[in-house]
Amino acid sequence: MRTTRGAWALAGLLAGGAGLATSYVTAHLLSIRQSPVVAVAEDIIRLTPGSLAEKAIDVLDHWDKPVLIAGILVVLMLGFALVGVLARRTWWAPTLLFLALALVGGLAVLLPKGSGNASDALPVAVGFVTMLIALSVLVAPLRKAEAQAEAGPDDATYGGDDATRRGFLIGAGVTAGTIGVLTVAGRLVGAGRREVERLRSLLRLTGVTQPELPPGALVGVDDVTPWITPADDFYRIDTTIATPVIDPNEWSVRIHGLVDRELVLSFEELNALAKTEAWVTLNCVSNPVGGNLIGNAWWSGVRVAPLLEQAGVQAGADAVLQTSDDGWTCVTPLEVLTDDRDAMLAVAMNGEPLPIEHGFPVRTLVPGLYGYVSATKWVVDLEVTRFSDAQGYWTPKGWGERGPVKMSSRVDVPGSGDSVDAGEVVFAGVAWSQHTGIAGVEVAIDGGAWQEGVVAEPGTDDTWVQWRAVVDVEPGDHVVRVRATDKDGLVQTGVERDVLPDGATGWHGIDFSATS
Ligand SMILES: Nc1nc2c(c(=O)[nH]1)N[C@H]1C(S)=C(S)[C@@H](COP(=O)(O)O)O[C@H]1N2
Ligand SMILES: [Mo]
Repeated sequence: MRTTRGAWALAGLLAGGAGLATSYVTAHLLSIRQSPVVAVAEDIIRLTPGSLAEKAIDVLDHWDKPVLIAGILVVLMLGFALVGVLARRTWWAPTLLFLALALVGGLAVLLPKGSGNASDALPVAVGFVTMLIALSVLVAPLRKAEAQAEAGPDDATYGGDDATRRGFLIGAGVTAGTIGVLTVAGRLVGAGRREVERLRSLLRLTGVTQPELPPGALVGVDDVTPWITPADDFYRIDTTIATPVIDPNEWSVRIHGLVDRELVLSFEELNALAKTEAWVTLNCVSNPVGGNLIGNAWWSGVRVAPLLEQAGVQAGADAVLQTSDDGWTCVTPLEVLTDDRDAMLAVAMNGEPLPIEHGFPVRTLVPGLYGYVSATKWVVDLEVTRFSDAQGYWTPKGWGERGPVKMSSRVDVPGSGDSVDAGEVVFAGVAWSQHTGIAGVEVAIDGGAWQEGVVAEPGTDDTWVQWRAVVDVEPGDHVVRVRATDKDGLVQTGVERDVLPDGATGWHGIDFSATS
């Protein structure tokens, strides 16, 4: 039997479809926000110039995303069919094509700043492997038929046209059926997350206001890091593989340990308490000098201090062991939870209920500490204890026991490698030393004298501040460095240290050139 091109195309199509289906189910099993196809669609929307996107939305009347997803699926199907046809001649061309598609999907999932968890790429990996296996299974009878056609009916291996045809049709039928079952299963598995998203959108939070830009927060330079980080752009770090999706009606937090009275609060009870609201910049201990693992948001929540007071902390306690719904832990100094700062059980970020990825329905937030020792997402348990009796997730792995943030500063403008006009050049960026505050910044060109810039005054010490500096620059290639001074008079150290064990230090510098 001579195989037809159509049969090979069908094999490719089904193999690709099987990979899409397993990636879809995996995404839902792990409660990942987007399956790879949806991630590609969202990235295309994000990267489309505004005017064009508006026109598309106009014409398509908000069907833009479904239409786009359908379009991506059509393109994928053409690609899969091509893979099948190519498989007739070579094994490497189809593998490369599948790999290219997987890379696009993987990048789409990982690229947006707000969702870069490595495990988010797992569905793509599962899909890629599925595609390769399904393809090799499906084309096996086709290859056999080709070989037999070459050899002719007298060959001893000849099994008859019907047997090979049957083999192929059975494989194709089973694959098509499996794709159908997996797609339905994916929908069902995803229902849990959809329900919690629905509850989140209906949630009525008391005492939560919308963010308002504090007067004096901006230095008036385009392209400097915006004051507020939208939730979608907020960096995300956690160890969870399957994102916890928690029904607020089933959530509670327990405060116990070295206390006089154990306290358990439901979400409804927590929501009924008075809220505190504050601008707080959160950053990760793994943020390298000049890095992006930092964001600033308007947080609303219930202060931890009065809750601990109500529970009655006993003498000898110096720490609180926090546990999240997914079992992650950290140990936070009791002192920062009971002093006058806004350590809170946060329920809202930028005026909206916490996004699921950022800890819905409740997370802890402590100004002045790195996230790994304080900012428990999906928090469910606070045990008052002693440092000598408790360990968090990261400390046994070599990270510092306490995690006060280190002062740092970053150059945003000009961008690395940019070319600017020589003469008076405007430099700008952000600087932070949460809960101490930034008093000033200086910049130096090519290791020369430090020259003072100005810092914005947002009216709180718990956030980053924007800064700008205007410096006279000669034509040529240069490097600009920035260093900050905090409100205690401490000058940011130039000693370069890695993020491990307790946060990076050193001055951020960028290369740029000035032309006359
Ligand atoms: N449940 C849980 N909470 C967690 C973590 C985690 O792995 N699991 N990581 C912490 C770390 S290291 C940081 S930097 C912050 C990041 O918070 P974000 O993802 O909202 O930016 O969350 C903290 N809270
Ligand atoms: Mo972190």
